[in-house]
Amino acid sequence: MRTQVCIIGAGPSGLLLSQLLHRKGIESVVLERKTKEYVLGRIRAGVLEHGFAELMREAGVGERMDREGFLHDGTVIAYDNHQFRVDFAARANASVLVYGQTELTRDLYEAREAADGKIVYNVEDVRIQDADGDAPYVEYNVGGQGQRIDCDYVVGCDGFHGVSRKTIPETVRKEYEKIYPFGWLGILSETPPVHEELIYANSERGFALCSMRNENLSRYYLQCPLDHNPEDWSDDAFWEELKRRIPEQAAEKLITGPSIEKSIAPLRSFVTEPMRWGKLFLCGDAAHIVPPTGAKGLNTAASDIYYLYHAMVQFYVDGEEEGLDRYSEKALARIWKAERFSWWMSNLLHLYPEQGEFDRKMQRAELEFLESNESAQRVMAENYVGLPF
Ligand code: RFL
Ligand code: PHB
Repeated sequence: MRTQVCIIGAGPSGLLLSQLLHRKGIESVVLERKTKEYVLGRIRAGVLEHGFAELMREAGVGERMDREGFLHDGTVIAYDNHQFRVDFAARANASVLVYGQTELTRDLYEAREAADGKIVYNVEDVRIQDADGDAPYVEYNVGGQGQRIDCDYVVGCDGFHGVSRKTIPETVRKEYEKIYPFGWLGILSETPPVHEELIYANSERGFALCSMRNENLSRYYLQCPLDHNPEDWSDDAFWEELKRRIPEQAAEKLITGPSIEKSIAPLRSFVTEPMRWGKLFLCGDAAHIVPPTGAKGLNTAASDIYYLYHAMVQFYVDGEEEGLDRYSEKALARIWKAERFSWWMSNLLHLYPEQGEFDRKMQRAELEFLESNESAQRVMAENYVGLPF
């Protein structure tokens, strides 16, 4: 088989890229290790930067998002029993859209299927060959049969545990990593959200986040030790702990119910450089990870796709390689800023096991500064709604 662009991974990055390329007449094949149902079963991001929402519209998949998503003009930050609001509209003249990754991925699958886009599921043993030569190809097995796709370019959208990044030789690749000494225990419940905006809470018992998917679907998170098991947390224990970490006025209003999903995610900051090696490009979680505190993971994936899509159009339509040559540099410049913001928000809001009294006072001073200082709020708001591409 031959195609122009072979994309590894049918998560949001891979699907969005193949959909955008298709709209410009550029052909791609997407290879996915799992099934569509499996990918759609993962409960992940919920907050879209306004630039990402714009890219979804450009891909022709913004209709349901615009109908069912919720515009948020601000967020609540709480510490102890106290809370304040950062107004995104006033401070950064923009808002974010609350629309779940599951829904967005479903919209992308539908669009790819409607256009007869080629997605191969259940692929095994993907090998990217000759990425540093002129004629790259990808080998894989499906149903026990060996297959080969020849292409102009390979794009690794295969997430943190994928094969693409590891294809780049260690002599070329440099990785930067920070592991945080805690995780997030998350639950999804069919209950109305406790508040119309997100609440990020720093408490003496650890961080908590109140988020949502729609008016009857809430998403809540608690900072927890990494060795905890989600099965050891009963729903009652979760709700009790959440109530103790958020301001009383929110705790009193909290409507609880059975969880329909419960999982623990570790927190990590990670960047690999470069994001291009010959004819291979990396996008999204395959190249970088942020702790979820700044809601940036999926959004950084979207910014990679933005740069790579425009570079590929420039190449296929105008015969100009400059965008492809500058992809890694441009993508990384924005990624590092999102890494900084996510790291800053994580440091601001979590309880660190090694934290001394001085560090705790510093955190408190930073929260009070943010509450009282318009410039500090502007910096936070501009980062949260998304820096320009
Ligand atoms: P994905 O979604 O991991 O998709 C990669 C796909 O590649 C497939 N794959 C392979 N296919 C073929 N061959 C192989 N060898 C393969 N290896 C892997 C996988 O099966 C999968 O389908 O990466 P992608 O597309 O780059 O998307 C990234 C986002 O999923 C991720 O950044 C976000 O979910 C992160 N994230 C959040 N991001 C935000 O912007 N806002 C948020 O509010 C937010 N909250 C979160 C999050 C991630 C979380 N977890 C669990 C990691 C909350 C959580 C709890
Ligand atoms: C979510 O709704 O899953 C969510 C929202 C904001 C974050 C992280 C996760 O910062």
